[in-house]
Amino acid sequence: MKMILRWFPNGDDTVTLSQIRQIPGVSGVATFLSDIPAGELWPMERILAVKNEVNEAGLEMEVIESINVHEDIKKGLGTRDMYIDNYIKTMKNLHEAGVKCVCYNFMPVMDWFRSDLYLPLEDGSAAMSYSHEYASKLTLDNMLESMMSGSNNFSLPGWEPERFGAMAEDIAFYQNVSQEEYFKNIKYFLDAIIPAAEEYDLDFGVHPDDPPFPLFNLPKVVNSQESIRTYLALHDSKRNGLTLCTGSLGANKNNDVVAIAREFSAIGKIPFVHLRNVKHTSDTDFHESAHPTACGDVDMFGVIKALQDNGFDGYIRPDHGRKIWGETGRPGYGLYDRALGACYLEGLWEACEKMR
Ligand code: DNO
Repeated sequence: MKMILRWFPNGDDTVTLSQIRQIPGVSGVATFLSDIPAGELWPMERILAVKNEVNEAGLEMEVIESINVHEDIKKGLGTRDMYIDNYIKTMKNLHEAGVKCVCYNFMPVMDWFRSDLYLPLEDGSAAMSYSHEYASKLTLDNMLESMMSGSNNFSLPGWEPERFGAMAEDIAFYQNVSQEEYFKNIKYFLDAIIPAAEEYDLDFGVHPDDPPFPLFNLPKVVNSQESIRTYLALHDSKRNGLTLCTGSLGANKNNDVVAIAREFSAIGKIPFVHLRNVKHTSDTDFHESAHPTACGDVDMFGVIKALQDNGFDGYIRPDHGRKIWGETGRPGYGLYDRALGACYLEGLWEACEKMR
């Protein structure tokens, strides 16, 4: 197992590589070229520049999160082959730069969403939260306004401004796309990129829908144990895997996250794990919490134990932290709470290992 932290390059992070290097047990970062629009090729020199910066700080860059998938691929348009071609060329460059694992998602139109990016908790910290009733009543404009005003002027991964102009049109487009048709578009993409992933030794892990509930009547992709099975069966290969995100899947009370960890790690299909806890406040609502099991509804010990029982040797990162100790930074991606999370998760890992 390698413990890593997410880090945003090009001066777009309040957390520095040297701070990350000082968190015990953290050996690398998951990062990406956030300024390159989805669908464009990542030039080798840009990839190497980030890699060198990371390596000079004494850390590894073996995980990319994410190479975003162009909307034309998701929509199944004729132009998709051109974007898939760029995607594969980017994969080749990443392989040559020593990357081993890629996290991506296939959510239509938008990546994750929260109704509040800084919900005050009773201990004085602040965390991201989600209310389905609030989300269901939003117009697209309100949603953009809500995310951007809450972002504290930090860029939000998955909410790149380049996407905003086409969002209304895209949402309208998907109203006529059935779940089955959408899965055909996913299969087309996987049939093209997974053989390349095999050639370039890249483990692909699809990120689950976050939250796992429908918004704007858009197709859902990966939000339950059953839908993970369906997704992985679309192209059967050990490179076609899951980014197990305990917070995304765990937001739905019906998901047994430990069972999910167990089933898919047993068949070697989890290359990358995002460990985050959530506290349910209703059947659909939740707020994020500190990582320990006692702070939320995800059994962190159970997840780590399941991974370890199945010989997991991939990457783990503590996912979203709360804002604590007066820190200001990108929602979910400050230093302090994620560092506490990393240490706690390493402690669980060590305890499970020694008990074996
Ligand atoms: C949010 C992240 C997501 C994730 C992508 C992966 O904080 O979990 O933006 O990186 O969905 O493609």
